[in-house]
Amino acid sequence: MTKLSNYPTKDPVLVTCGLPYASGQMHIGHLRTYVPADVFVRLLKKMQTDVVFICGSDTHGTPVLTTAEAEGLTPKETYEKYNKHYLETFPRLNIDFDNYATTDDPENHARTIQIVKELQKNGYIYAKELETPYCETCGRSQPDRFVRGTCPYCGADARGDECDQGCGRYIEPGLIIDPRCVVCGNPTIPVTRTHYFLKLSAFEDFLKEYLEQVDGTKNAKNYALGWVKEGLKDWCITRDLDWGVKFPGAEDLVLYVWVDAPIGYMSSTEIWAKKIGKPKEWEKYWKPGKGRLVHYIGQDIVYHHCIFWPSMLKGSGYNLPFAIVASGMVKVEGHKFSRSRGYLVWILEDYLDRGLDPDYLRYYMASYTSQTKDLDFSWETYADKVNNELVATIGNFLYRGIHFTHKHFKVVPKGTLDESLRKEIESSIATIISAVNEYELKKAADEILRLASIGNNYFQSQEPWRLIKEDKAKAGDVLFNALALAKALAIFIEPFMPVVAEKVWSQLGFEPATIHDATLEDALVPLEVGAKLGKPKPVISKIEDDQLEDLKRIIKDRVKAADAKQKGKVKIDLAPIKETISFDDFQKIDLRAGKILKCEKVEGKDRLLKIEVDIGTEKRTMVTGLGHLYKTEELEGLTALFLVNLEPKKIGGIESHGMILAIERADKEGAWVPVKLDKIPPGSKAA
Ligand code: B3M
Ligand code: ZN
Repeated sequence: MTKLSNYPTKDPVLVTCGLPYASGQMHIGHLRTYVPADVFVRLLKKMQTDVVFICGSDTHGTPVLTTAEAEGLTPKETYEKYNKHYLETFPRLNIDFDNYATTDDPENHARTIQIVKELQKNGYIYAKELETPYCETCGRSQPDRFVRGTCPYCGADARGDECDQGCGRYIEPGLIIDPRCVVCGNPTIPVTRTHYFLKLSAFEDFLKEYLEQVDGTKNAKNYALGWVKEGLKDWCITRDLDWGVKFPGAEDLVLYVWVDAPIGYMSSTEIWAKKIGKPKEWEKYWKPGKGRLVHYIGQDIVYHHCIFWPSMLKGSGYNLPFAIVASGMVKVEGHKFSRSRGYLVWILEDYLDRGLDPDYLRYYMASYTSQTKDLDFSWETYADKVNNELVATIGNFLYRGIHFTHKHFKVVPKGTLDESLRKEIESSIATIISAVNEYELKKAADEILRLASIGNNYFQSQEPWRLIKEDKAKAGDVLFNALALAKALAIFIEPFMPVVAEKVWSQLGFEPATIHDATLEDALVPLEVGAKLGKPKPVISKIEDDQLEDLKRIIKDRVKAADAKQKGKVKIDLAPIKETISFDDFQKIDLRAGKILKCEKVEGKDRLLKIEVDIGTEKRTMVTGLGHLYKTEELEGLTALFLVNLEPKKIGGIESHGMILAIERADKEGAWVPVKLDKIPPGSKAA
């Protein structure tokens, strides 16, 4: 059975993206949802659907508090700093929200309190005593990210409220095992106080029914249904903190950040409605009715969006999400995204501030893989996609067609649209619409590449460069068709690469900004004969080899630095420095280079090796304890430094006369190994 198409629709659509915590710089992980959501919104516009795009900064909770402490700022200063960063960076990526608010805006405090009071009134909130972590050293309650401990479900090391290293589950306050304070490192003690709970268990039947029909990606729906079937625990919605939205009724508590954060979607819509001068317009989406809410999120926050959020909305009488689109996570150069290990890409430092084109990155993020799969970002793939897909396939066709026509005609030549090409454009439109309905943008991007290849083949097979000499009218007809395809492509690439599309649009003779309003249907209308063309120029440029090498180095260096930092952290137990010796005593020491001629194991002693050493003046037998680090053949031939006037001593039953010195630390065993003095002749005295 074919699924009924949800888009285009006459109903108003509101698209949101997970609100970034205003506690750090934007990195490539963020783009996994913001870019596809922006592309989706632009595609809906091209399908003439009424759509608004809403986001904002998440300003409460322990992520902002821990950053504030680390940076020596107040929580407000912290979120203002990073909110500004987000506000400035999104437009640079051509991510175009209708409104970007913060969850600390008065509208969000007010809406959160209204919803919580409604839930209280409807009997969904109750008080219960709970034991939560308190740090005696820091003298305060340490909820959520202020502690780490052991996940009660899978045993991994975890954050207080989320198993970030293991199973990914949400962890209720009081459940983390062996919590320790992240500020001072000490174990916390449990303290008992009254907290407030949302009766999630009362929503189980509702959620089962709701989730069965919710639109979006399968991962979101299926995970959530699985959790509901396992049975839901009630949800503690208050925290012992003084940063956040005050809990109505117990003002010494604030609401857990996951209460007021999604409500930020609603209050940001209210702020947008005021901004456009229609203060009631937000109700069109949020009051029960025809409005369709589509949430783009990362798959790590499915629980919050498919369990907590619909229950809160249902319990307070608001509209429910129409679709939840959950993306896979981002990997960097094949490794799990990790700040501490250096596998990350910063949007400003590594990308935009290097002058790299935001549209190429958008294209990568939206087209590389299925929305629900993990996306691997690597510079090699980036260059490959830019050079082969964007430059050689799309850019090449656009430039050849427009350049050749401009050179010979200056205007759109006379012609009629070839029936088979029209069919191809129609089929591209159909595929793009089905991609939107499946929330699978890769499918749309692949279709665009297919159409560009058809363009290249058409141009190549029609040989307009030959026709122009033999039959100019025929050449004109071919170019008319090439331009019709170029126009369709410009429209189709706009959602992915809005600025590249503007450039193509202007070369086709249009006002650049009008590309954003062109619809998918417009792609079937060829250019007007006689219309003047703009100046042709390649719209996409290649990533050169040396540039690619520089880009690859960013991550390599970062990983190396992270490694070195990790190693620096390894604690070595240092023995105290021994009693001072006189210079005279020091001068008694005779250090010389020596070459190991022979090496063999001492029977029955794992760590002992018997070596025969040429110390220049004579050959010596010595015994070393390096057997666990070296194979005998590895030491044979090695020149190293020896203490040669040490009194002979029996080691492992063999008389050892002298000692090999070691000053390089061997990784694994933490032991010292001899420094190689490859080019030094035996007997040379140490300086
Ligand atoms: N601030 C970010 C995250 O957990 C979190 C999202 C809130 S969405 C309402 O990915
Ligand atoms: Zn502490």
